Amino acid sequence: METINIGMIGYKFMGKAHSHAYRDLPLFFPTCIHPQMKVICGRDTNSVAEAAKQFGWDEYMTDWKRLIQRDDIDLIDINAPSDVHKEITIAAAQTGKHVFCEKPLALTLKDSKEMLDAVEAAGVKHMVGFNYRFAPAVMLAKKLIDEGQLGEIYHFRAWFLQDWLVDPNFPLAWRLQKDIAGSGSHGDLGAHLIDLAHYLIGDIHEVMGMNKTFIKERPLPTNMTGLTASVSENAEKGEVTVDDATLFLARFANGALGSFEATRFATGHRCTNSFEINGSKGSVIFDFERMNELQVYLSSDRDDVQGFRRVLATDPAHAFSEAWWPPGHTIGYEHTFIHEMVELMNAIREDRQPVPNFHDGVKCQEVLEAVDLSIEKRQWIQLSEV
Ligand code: SOE
Repeated sequence: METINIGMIGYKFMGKAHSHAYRDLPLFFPTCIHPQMKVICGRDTNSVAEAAKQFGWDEYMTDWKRLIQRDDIDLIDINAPSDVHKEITIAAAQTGKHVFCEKPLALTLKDSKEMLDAVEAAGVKHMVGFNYRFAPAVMLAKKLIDEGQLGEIYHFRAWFLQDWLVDPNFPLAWRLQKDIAGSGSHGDLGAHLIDLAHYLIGDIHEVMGMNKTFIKERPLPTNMTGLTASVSENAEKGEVTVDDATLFLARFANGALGSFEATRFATGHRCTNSFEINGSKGSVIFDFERMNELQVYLSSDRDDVQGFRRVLATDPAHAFSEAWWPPGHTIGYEHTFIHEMVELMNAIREDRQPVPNFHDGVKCQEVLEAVDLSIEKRQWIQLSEV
């Protein structure tokens, strides 16, 4: 049996998602390389020891610099906060390890380019965590577009809406601090939309954006786990240094028009990650909260059945679906990570770069930065300007 030894850095929300993916992968994709959950690494000894036990890792460590030096580790999985992505990636690549890094790749475009240079110079495999590409319904949208079934693409309209920051007493988590997160809703949620746009439609030529931080100060947290946190009464407040919402318009290189909305202030929306694409021959609509479905409209349908149909992407005809349950038995958020890791394992076996890789991470970072520049200058910015 072919195996790859994983060393994973980070053990919160994404650490759990990745651990689950590594554990389940051999059960459902037995012919794939089997990832071995060797070492989990995090700063706090007690918490990382607990995570190792709960998630099923062989060992835990608290020093990532020692982890990347180990000869028995083949791949470093980075899901710690964004401010450490660059240092760990470059060091891991220099010791010859393959690198999987969560999105957004880096705090800045410049940093992301340095990361790409490092993995390319080292000749290792690299992948970035844009997991929504791996929902079978999203892959169906891609197939329909590539086959020309939607015709010429006119519109890409995307929105990623959450509401976990509506409460002004939600604490100043790391995701609200620019020096750790890079940006707010823009890099956290908008990055996924930008990647989907690249995947489905193609390159973006120019952008024009606006953003807002609705709540400028928040109480300092006493304890943060994933997206939940606690604050003590009368806690001191600190400044929110990222955007709460970022919206932008885009022109694609192929002539399509795009609109993007990322916000953590859409009351009632827990994780509405959606897009609608309209072409000359048809349209598709995806909503992550109903991630097994794709709404499809084809103008070639007979006149008396014109309209959107709900396609359930669980039949064996759909990507990855044969490995799962009988048709109609749905899959969830966690499966997107398993599919992502299947792609990573297959790429290693086939000696090719996985997709999406750091090139896609850098492309996303270019758009993030172009939007920020357009907001600062209050004007359209071409991608070639960043
Ligand atoms: C929190 O906003 C978050 O978990 C993001 O960090 C993820 O990337 C997104 O998939 C869901 O929301």
